[in-house]
Amino acid sequence: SADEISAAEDWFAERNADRAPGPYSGAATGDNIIVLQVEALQQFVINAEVNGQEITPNLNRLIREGLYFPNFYEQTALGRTSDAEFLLNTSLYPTAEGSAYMLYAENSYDALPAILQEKGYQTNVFHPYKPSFWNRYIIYPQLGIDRFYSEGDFDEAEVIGWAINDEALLEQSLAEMETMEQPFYSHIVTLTSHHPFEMPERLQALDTDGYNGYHDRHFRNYLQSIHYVDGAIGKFVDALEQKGMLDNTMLAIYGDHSTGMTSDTEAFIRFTGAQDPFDYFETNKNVPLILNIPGVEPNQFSQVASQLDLAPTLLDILGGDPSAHHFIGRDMWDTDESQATFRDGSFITNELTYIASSDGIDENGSCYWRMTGELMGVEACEEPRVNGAKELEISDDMLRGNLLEKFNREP
Ligand code: GP9
Repeated sequence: SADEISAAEDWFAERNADRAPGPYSGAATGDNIIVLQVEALQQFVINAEVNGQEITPNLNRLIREGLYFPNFYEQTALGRTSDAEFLLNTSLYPTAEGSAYMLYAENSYDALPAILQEKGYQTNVFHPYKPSFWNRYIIYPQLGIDRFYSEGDFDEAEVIGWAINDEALLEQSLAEMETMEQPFYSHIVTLTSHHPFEMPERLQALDTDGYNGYHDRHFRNYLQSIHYVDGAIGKFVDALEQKGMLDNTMLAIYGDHSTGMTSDTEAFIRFTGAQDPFDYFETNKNVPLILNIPGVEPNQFSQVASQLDLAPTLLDILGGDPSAHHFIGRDMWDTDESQATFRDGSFITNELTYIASSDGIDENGSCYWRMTGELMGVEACEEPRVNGAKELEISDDMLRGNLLEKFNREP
């Protein structure tokens, strides 16, 4: 309706009026960007050990050398990997039912790849699976992707799980990037660490003693699989460095979504200690984010940030202007307003955690003081809850009405 259109336009105008450049604004202007979206990579393996061995030594090194957000959260829903892509590309929320990639593939989007394309970037995605899966081949042109390297575009290599292994994926993607006109935007979507995380015996390099039981198998396999992917990422980054590409290429690495291990996965709970609903919620939604910007000193940022914030934050670092677009997310350094809102209305701010009623504990949801995990009255969570609900509503309206096409884009 006309009301919906103008309400959404006003909402974006207000959000955009609030935007200010972040501390790394323009730091990677004109550089290439590689976004490495890692299948099922969760935060709890980062800087963690099993039987005295680092699970992710290469990511840990990249964290020490880059900008690291330990309080970064994934917001995917039923669209899983495609939702993480959608959040990155559009800074809109996934849909509550089905998936945006399937339901709204032909909408118009104000998407990060399209914005970079306009700035002269070659835009591409590397993912070694069927192009029709998650409808990618339909939606990518709408998002401004010039070229999608899918299953048939890769040379033969050992298949692990669903596709050629990540080491081969990364090696072949890099060979392709070397021949590309610069600057480029390359989104690599890895796949080896997909559920049920089974790896060939010879690639199970970790000693997972203590997790030998039949019911521990998913957890044990997950550690092996993530350890392997970490090694593949390490080789990829070393190769980028050797080729001198890190001098003018920004890297963003993050986990797409949780592993699917629930609070019933005893080994997962034993390892993480995330026993009660509050700890489990935080642990389950937490994925790492690492940014590596040429010439920028390492640093760690403890504010809450989320996948929704990727597009505005990355665009700002690349020298673009997020306030000229329709992103719901915020700059990750806009810390007064840090909030990760989830599809069911739950959220995490720097101070509060709100778990919506779906947890079955309280039909009004549960509001916690985040630093201590202390349960508060739900009123304490009211303001961010209302703000988060509004964002979800705006996002849904945008998708259902394909509103972008209806906005008056004249100044
Ligand atoms: C396959 C891959 C699957 O293309 O993206 O990921 P999923 O959504 O099942 O995690």
